[in-house]
Amino acid sequence: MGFSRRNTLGLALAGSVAAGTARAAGTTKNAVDAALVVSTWDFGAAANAAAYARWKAGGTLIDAVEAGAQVPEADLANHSVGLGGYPDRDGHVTLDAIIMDDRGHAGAVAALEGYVHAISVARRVMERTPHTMLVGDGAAQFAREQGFAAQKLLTPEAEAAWKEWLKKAEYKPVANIENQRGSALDHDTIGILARSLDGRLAGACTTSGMAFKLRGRVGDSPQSGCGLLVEPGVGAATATGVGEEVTRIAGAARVVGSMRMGMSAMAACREAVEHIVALRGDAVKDAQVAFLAIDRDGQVGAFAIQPGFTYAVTDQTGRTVIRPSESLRRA
Ligand code: SD4
Repeated sequence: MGFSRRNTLGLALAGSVAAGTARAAGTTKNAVDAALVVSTWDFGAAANAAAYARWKAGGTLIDAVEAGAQVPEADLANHSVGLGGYPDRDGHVTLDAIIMDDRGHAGAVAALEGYVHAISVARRVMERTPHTMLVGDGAAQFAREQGFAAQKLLTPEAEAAWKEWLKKAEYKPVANIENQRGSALDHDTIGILARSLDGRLAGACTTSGMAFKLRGRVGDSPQSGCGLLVEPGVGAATATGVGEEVTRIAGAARVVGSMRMGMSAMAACREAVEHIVALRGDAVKDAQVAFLAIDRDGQVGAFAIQPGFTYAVTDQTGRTVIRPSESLRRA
């Protein structure tokens, strides 16, 4: 049985249900023709490529989103996630990550120090512990026990940027800094969502959070229902931007809840953004918050407070496009 249709982004989705035979009930197994990956920001394109390749090689949706999230984590040029990341104001690089499938499995780490692939440690939390989140020293101890190699994450370049920042010590998150590589406040949260032809879903989110944050600060990214939520038969959502604004409203849970009530992915993202602005008024005048969502049918939605948010969409043929998000405010 063949099918052909278009998603909200106008991407041609063409494939064959028969080709996705491994979609056998209840699995997130490989179904190459159905691959669809979406992720936040311009650098999501490279993550999508890794996720797509992993899936095409026979991986599960969880394998795919983990592989995608690992890309910015390992990228030295990204001045935050993992290696090369900018530290908190005491000079410590601390990482937050979450991974989730649509069968009720979730694992997260927060304020993890000394391990590049926070997303992989989060996956071990999901698969090898009865817990959903480990933080700080406990997360690092767990990573060590699981055989992850410890390494120093603060590079000389990041240390120099931090020392420069200390001269004024002004904490001012800058909207859309994620797309301005090399900036002093660069932070590279990636939220990545993958869906198979039969509507199975998984997601991952990984970040070093806001550069020069207070020691111990954890944003939305690793918190279930804030930076990420995946719900079977409904959809998945992820968030980026100023995490406190997302955490306040349990952003990803709100977006998925709206989809559950029948809203499109786009309308659900927009509703969450409008709610933040109504709730917070002037406090978010210059802040960026963006949501990205996909429903069980593969319809994609994105919406931000400020213009400038972009996201990468890869269809099941492996073709990737970077799209500008709609936003509440105009350029
Ligand atoms: C945080 N939401 O820690 C993250 C930051 C982010 O792109 O999204 N950066 O608040």
